[in-house]
Amino acid sequence: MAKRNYKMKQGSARRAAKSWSKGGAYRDVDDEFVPARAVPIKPRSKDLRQPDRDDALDAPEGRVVDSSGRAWIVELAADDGTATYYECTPSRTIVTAEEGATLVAVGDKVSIRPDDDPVESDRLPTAIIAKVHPRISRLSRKTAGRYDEEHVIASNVDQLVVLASVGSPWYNKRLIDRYLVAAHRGELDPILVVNKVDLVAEEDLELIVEDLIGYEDSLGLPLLFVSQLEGIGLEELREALAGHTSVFSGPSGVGKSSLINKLLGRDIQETRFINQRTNKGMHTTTFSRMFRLPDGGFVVDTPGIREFGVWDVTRAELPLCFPDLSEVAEGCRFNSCSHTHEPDCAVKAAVEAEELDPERYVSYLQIFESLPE
Ligand SMILES: Nc1nc2c(ncn2[C@@H]2O[C@H](COP(=O)(O)OP(=O)(O)O)[C@@H](O)[C@H]2O)c(=O)[nH]1
Ligand SMILES: [Mg+2]
Ligand SMILES: [Zn+2]
Repeated sequence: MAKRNYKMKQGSARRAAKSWSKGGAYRDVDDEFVPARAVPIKPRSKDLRQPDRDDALDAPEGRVVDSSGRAWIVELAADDGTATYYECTPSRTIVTAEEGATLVAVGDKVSIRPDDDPVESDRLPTAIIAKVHPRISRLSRKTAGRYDEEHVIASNVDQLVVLASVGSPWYNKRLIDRYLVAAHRGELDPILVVNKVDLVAEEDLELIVEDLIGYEDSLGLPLLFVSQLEGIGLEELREALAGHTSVFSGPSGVGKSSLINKLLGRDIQETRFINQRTNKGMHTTTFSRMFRLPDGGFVVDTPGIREFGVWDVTRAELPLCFPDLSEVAEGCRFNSCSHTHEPDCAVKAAVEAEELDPERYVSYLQIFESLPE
C-alpha cells in the first residue's frame, strides 16, 4: 500500500464550504461526449513483446507525455532543464514486462531510438520506442467493451485526483469508490476534489459537504471543494498538487481540463505539438497528456470515462481495498467472510448500527458482484 505522504487537512472541506460566496447561477455546460472506447494498444503481434532482452541500454530515456492511442510524444529532458520532444511509435520488438495491458501509456519511462531521417522544421523529430521500463504505479481500469484487458490510464504517478462536480454532472459515490479501489490497487494516494461549487446555493453545499465528509473523516482522504469558474479553493488545490505527479480522472464534463488550464495559466486545448505528417487531431480531450506545474510537479489530463471497471482485484482481495470495511471485518465469525451472505458478519452488523457508511457497503457489494467468482 502506498505511503500517505500528503498533509492531512482536517476540516478543510468545511472551511471551504463556509468561505464560499453566494451568487453562482446555473450555467449551461457543454458536456462534450467523449467515447469511452479504450484502445487496446498492442504491437502487431503480441508474441513480439519481449520481457528480457535488453539491447535498448544505449537508447536515451524519456517519459511519455502525450498519447493519442496511435502515436506518443516522448519528452527527453536535458540536464540544463531544456527538453526535446519526439513523436514515437513502438518498435515491433518492444521490450516490456507488461502483458495484456496498454503497451505505452502516459507517464511511462521509455528508451527511444531517434530516427536518422532529417528533421523538418515544421514537425517533431521521430523515434521508435524500444523499451518500456517497469511501471512503479498506475491508474488502470478494465478496458471497456469486448476486451478483457488492462487499460493503463497513466503510469508512474503518485497521486490520483478523483474529480467530481456538483451538477453537470452530479457526483456519483459508486464511481468515487471504484476510483478509490483503483488507487489502492495502483499504489496511488487519492484526493477527492469536488468542482463547480458555484452552481449550488450555500445551504445545499452544506448538505453536500455533510454527504461527502466521511471520505475525509473516516478514510482520511483530502477533500477539497473548488470552483474553477469562480476561483474558489484553488490555492488549496495547488498546495495539494505541488511536488506530486497527479492524474486527474473523472467523468466527462466535471472540469478536468478547465482546472488544469487554471493551474497552468494557459489553454491546454491549444495544440502543443503540430503533427504535420498525419494531420490528425492529436490533441483533443480524448487523449491523456502530462503537463509540468509552475510550482513543481506534474499533472495528467485524461479523457472523460463513462465506465470504470475495477481491474485486477479478486473478490477475496476486495475488502482490503475498503480500509473502513476491513477494520470492522476483524469481528466477523469467518476469516474468509465475504461480507455478503455469511452469518455473524461484523460488517453487516456495523452497517445496520450505522457505524459503517451504508453507501460504502453498497459500493462494496456492487464491485464484488462485478468481479469474477
Ligand atoms: N459552473 C461551472 N462550470 C465549470 C466549472 N469548471 C468547468 N466548468 C464547465 O464544465 C464544462 C466541462 O469542462 P471541462 O474542463 O471540459 O471538463 P472535462 O471533460 O472534465 O475536461 C465546461 O463547459 C466548463 O466551462 C466550474 O467551476 N463551474
Ligand atoms: Mg477534458
Ligand atoms: Zn463479514
